[in-house]
Amino acid sequence: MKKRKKIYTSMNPQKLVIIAAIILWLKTVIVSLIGFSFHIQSAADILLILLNPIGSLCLILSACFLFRKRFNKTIFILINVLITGLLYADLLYYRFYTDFVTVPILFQFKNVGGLGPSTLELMSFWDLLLFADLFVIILLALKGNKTVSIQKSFMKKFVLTGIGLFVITAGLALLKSPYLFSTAYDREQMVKSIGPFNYHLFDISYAAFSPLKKVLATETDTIAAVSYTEAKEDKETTAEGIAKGKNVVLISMESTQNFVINQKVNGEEITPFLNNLIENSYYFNSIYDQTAQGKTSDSEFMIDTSLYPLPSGSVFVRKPSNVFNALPKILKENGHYYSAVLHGNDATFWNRENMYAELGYDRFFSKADYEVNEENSVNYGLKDIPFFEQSADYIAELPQPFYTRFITLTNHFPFLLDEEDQYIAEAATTQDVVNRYVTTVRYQDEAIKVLFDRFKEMGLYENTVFVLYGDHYGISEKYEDGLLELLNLEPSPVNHVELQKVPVIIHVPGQEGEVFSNIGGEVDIRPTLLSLLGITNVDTPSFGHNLMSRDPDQPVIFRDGSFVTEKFIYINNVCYEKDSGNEAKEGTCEPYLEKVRDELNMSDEILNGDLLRFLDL
Ligand code: GP9
Ligand code: MN
Repeated sequence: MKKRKKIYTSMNPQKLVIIAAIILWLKTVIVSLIGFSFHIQSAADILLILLNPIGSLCLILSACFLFRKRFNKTIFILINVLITGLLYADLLYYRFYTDFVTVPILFQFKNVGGLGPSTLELMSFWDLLLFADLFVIILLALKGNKTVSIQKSFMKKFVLTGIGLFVITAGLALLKSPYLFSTAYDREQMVKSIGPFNYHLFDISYAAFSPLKKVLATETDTIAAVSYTEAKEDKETTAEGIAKGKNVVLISMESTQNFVINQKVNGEEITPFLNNLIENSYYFNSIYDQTAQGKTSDSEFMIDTSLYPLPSGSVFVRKPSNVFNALPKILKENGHYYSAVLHGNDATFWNRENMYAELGYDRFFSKADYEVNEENSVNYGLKDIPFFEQSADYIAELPQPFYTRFITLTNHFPFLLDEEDQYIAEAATTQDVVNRYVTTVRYQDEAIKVLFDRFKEMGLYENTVFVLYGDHYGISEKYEDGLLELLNLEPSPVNHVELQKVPVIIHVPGQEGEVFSNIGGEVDIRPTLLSLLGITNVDTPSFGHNLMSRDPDQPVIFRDGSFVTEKFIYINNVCYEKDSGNEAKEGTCEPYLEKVRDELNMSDEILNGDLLRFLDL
């Protein structure tokens, strides 16, 4: 008994701090190498992953003896618990989103669909191992003497080692990726290079200083943005002005990926109505999802402004008081359009009520405007068929011409459906999420048919142009194996990117159908629509191109800095040939990279500096 006491009380706090640093370092390295599934390209990547947590861990642990020059057990235990907790939270978040959390996303958690109900599903029994050391560390710390002073020389060495390693690893990371901090939107590269703790530190400082960008922005920055975006000019197309003066109906198809078009499951079409509609529509089959953490709201933002979304958080949530020159405003000035959004969810979701007012919408029909009850709801709320049925009554009353966006909801993760709404049988892959997905897409297809029927009944169909688009992916990377199984595809980086395509269908009644296989993105929808409406005099900074005449060598840019051209795909900092799926010759993607950086940084400057406020809008 006496002996045991001696062991515990004699545990030297210096040793304890070193042991804790080693254990926390090991845990961080294991989570980084196994949990985060980083794309390791070279030995330098491994070296950085091994080195980068040590410096910051030493510095964080120094807090337990810095203040009172003696070992502070409470702070020591707290640090161990917090670091392990942070690591585990990062791991769970990564398992669901294949991404790293950012400060802005913490403020929009109520809008982050999907994580809540499935947190348990993300956990594994083996995760307990991550916490196993805590019991021993806490016990050892508590059993020691009440106040133990620490040698001054040890403290000095420990802190200096921390600072030294911190600086060295940051330097090595910069040596390996010179654009590391100017492309901080590539979060995988950030965490891989500077480690999870430094990444969080960087992210917090970035968020703290970001309001300064607006204060410091001047009219000169706006002039630079205008001249940058003015440099691009779209070729005129034969379709210019064919929808002039018509009502505009946008249908945001929740989580709808392009693979569902003309795809059969168990011998049945997933989207029979859309497949039919495409025959008499402009169908763009190579449009990539460019949304980021703002999901649906990012797609809405791109369509209304033709700017890129923010690298972290939703523009709707973060910049609702910026000045924009969005479609509602443009269409009001160029054709006296009345504008409205219709959506069966709460008006506060994605901060829509505030953002829509800023974008210039005349009316927002939200959940409060619909009859929503248990029978006509599923998952997030009102089912798509009653949503379109009830919406038709509102549409009948709108002044014409109108610009309206319908936002569907039923085909949202985790893809739940009542039996009576199931028009086709579930698929039979090993991923239930994928199996259910095809049935909810099929239901949405039926709902869109209802809207078209109503427009015909109301006599509005002939005089309306319909733009249907998938807002973003539905099957995330976590469930992609089921999708590959369904489509008989091999897992590969190129197949992953190709699955991020969303359908874009523009239906102008009376026009013959045409399939466009030109690559493009959601940011390109606005200039395409404006051209069809014959509105070509908009000169506010924007990044989109007309999809009907888009230069195929112009990259389609994603928010993490990856991109696609006609022939190449650049993802996880590797350039692939689209056709063969092989890595391209070294340097092939280099010429595009500067353009990608410039474009994303310019868009961010416009948003962070609120640059459009200096224009005469
Ligand atoms: C919620 C709906 C879904 O109103 O737009 O949002 P999402 O999770 O897809 O961004
Ligand atoms: Mn969505």
